[in-house]
Amino acid sequence: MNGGTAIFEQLRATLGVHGVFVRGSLSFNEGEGPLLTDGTPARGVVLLGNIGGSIWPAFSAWRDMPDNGISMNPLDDWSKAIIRPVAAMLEATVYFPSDPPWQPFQRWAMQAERLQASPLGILIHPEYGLWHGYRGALGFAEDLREAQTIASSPHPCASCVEKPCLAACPVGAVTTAGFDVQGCRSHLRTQKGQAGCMTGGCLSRNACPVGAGYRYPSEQLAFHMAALQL
Ligand code: B12
Repeated sequence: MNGGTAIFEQLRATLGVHGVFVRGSLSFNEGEGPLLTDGTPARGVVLLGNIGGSIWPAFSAWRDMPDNGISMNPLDDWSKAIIRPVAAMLEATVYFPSDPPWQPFQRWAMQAERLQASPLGILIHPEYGLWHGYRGALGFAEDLREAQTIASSPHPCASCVEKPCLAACPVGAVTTAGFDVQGCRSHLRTQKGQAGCMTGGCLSRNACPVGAGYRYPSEQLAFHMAALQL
């Protein structure tokens, strides 16, 4: 077993129980990777994230525990609490999607899993659809890309003629020209927004037919909408 294989096995064994999965890896040419804690650029990065509602049972159980030091961003706190120890054990540099300066998680994911952007801006996975996200990434001095062949699949949105995601937004905040964050947030504050999107999740995201079986549980949908409204 080489070092890379052991690292992937360790990550799967430690984080899988929390519903956090290895979401691909990528290698960088010398000098092009994100900086490691010693100031040198990484040669390898491993992406970690959720698939469907995989993190919800572990996260919500942790959130309900007393004395967990919870802040305004409990999901980010939880991600740090579970990923930091394994990063330390593997002597990796850890990056979190929520921490400035923002690392280009979406660009990394496009390379690692060959994902492409949906009209919502978020990346669409051929199997999980819009129901996935990133909880962290680990940087290493060595290129440890897992031997894997990721089939290049057609963009799931290319064959979707009706594009129900574009029609579903009640205020037209989702367009091919971009996402109108202010328009979305203004609507979320209205009575209609509170009863609709805030309760049942983003109507555009819900309208996507790809990966519908991976849709987040309703409590998680409402949780993400509350975070978006902040
Ligand atoms: C700022 C931010 C926001 C802001 C602004 C978003 C906006 N649309 O303007 C706010 C708070 C509003 C927001 C909301 C949401 N976000 Co957000 N957000 C981020 C954050 C922290 C930084 C994004 C950024 O600017 N990166 C800097 C650039 C340089 O990075 P980049 O990867 O190179 O950027 C590429 C992509 O942005 C991509 N891209 C983005 N939009 C589009 C659109 C098209 C058409 C194309 C071709 C490419 C493209 O092109 C860029 C260049 O390669 C990222 C986390 C991160 N660190 O990436 C999450 C992130 C992008 N968000 C995410 C999510 C899930 C959401 C929400 C659905 C969450 C929710 N609560 O409902 C909403 C939906 C927003 C929407 N429809 O766009 C996920 C996306 C996962 C995925 N499947 O792609 C991320 C990666 C966070 C995570 N933990 O997984 N978000």
